[in-house]
Amino acid sequence: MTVLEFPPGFLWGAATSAYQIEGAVAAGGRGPSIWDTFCRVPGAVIGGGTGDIACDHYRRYADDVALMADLGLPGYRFSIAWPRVQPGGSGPANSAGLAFYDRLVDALLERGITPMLTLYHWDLPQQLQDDGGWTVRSTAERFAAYTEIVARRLADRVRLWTTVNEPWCSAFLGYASGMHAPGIRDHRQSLQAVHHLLLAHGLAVQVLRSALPASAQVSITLNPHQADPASADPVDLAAAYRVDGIANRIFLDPLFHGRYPDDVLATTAHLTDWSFVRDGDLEVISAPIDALGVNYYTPVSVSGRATGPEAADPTEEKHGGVSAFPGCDGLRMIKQPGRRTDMDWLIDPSGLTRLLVRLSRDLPGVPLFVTENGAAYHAPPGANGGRIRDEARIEYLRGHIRAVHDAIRLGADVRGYFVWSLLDNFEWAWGYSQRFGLVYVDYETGERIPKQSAAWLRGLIEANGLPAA
Ligand code: IFM
Repeated sequence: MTVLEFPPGFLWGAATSAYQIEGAVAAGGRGPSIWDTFCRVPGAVIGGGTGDIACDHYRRYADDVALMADLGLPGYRFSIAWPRVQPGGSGPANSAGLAFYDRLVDALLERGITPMLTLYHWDLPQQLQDDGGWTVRSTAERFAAYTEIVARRLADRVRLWTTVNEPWCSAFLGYASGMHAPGIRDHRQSLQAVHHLLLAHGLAVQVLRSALPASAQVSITLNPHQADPASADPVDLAAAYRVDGIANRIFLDPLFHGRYPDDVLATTAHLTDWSFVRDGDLEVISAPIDALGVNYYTPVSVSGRATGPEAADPTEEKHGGVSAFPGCDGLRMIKQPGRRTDMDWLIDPSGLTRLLVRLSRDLPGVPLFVTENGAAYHAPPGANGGRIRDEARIEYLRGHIRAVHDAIRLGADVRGYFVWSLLDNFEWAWGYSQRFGLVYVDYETGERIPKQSAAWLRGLIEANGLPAA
């Protein structure tokens, strides 16, 4: 049987984030984050879910690491909760909070699991939001100070560092459509947030370079949109290019070329004069990094025509009547036919191949990691011994892992792949209504039950590849 083998040293793993799994929001001196606040806004989260308990990982971390080892995971991507380390977002380190991550990293290393650490996965300390959040420059400066605390503590053991996860979501879901914390609906503020998130990244890179050994890898993770035109009509081609600007090039160009794209500056000129970009910022933001993290779930199909088929993903595109895509008035996301996950996201692995090939072509010399990919499916424990059959997730993962292999064959430099997610967890505005885990979590008892997909992934990792057919 022909096997699609991955390059030697390819890093396989699973990913989570702090607020989605840790719970224990008041333990060890942790301060409140914007998500603790947002979850209490009536109607903000489906079912009124909060991260108060989540998967209780803060208390169960040792068992969870043992589970990862049982599942044969070579890598684990997780995030640090800023409000555990600095409860108000500034000042001295909270030793109990830092100690938790110390124990977690040690537990991973004892089991031979490579930690990939993300410094920011959306849980901004509430105090910093009260001071202006990502719309103000001081938040980026505070992030650098926080980075310094974490780096000094973990530099000797963690080699793979990511500054910020999906700044698109923080800026545009947080400050444009308001679907995410802090729930603001203001396009001007969302563009300020873009710049300060990127500045936070750049300032953190400076800190990490001085605190980490040369062998460490510093990266950022984006969720680039694979924006396909709905048709070959030039109006749709232009619309897709515009979405590519506000979703992708607004991050990629400053990070890798030290400038904001002219077309994005033009299409947002009625919203802001961008005067919050100060001399020298773009040099800081574009300091070289060692890798780019790519999160991919589904492509978007974009039309520039005012009428036509039904719009897709209305919750993400437009929430409370405000679009998550500033400067894109009149454009519409089209719902394409095809199979979908429980999130109602179209399944299209070819979008991942196209995205990785494009990024590799545009960013020569920058290794890529797929830092998130996965699918939400409700698959409850069966009657016979609790076995959980989730063939649909296996099929999704198989298709997308093949897509990564295709991208490598076509020349993309992809070095790793992390499934989202290790555990079923708190899915932000969707609360607990969506289950992305390789491992089922009973939220009443905290019990973990590995799904069929976890066993399947283990086999794939052992083979470092999958059957071609
Ligand atoms: O759960 C999220 C994660 O926090 C960030 N990327 C997308 C995932 C699925 O929506």
